[in-house]
Amino acid sequence: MKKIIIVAMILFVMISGLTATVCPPTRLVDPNSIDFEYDPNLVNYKLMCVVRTENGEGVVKTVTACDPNDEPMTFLLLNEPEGMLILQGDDPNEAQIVWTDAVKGIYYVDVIVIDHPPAGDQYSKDDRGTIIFKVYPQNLPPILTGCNGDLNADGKMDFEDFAIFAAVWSKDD
Ligand SMILES: [Ca+2]
Ligand SMILES: [Ca+2]
Repeated sequence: MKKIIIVAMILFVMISGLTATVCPPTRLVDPNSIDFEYDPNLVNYKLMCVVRTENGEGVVKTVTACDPNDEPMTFLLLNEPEGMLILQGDDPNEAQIVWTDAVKGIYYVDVIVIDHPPAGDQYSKDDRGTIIFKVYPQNLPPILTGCNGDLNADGKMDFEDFAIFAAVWSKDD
């Protein structure tokens, strides 16, 4: 009889365990990895990620969440700059933060995810995180423009060019 009770208890634990989704652990940003000056006092919640872009660029960032009860979720933003939106598509566990025209500066945007238990069953709960958006001034990349060994521009590559090269490089020592 004892054995039957123990087996029944194990089965009960197994079955009740199956009804909850196991959510992956949250991946957070290491503050030491941030290579620009920011104000930690403006990071209201756990630091989810740092997004770097340039003035005038478009930004799309996916935020993921997981509800252990598999309830539908709503994603919201707080303190977002003008023009930034959060959109939910077919995947109930993610949302896209979209900003079509980033403006130079630093922004501390809070993301809230709220679950929706069946009506009257339980009240809603949420989780919150902060994303730092660092928008640099626009920077145009340098361009390699060619190769040239004719240092004195006389149309020939010869010992005179080598002498110029040697003179320039020996000066530094
Ligand atoms: Ca829930
Ligand atoms: Ca030459």
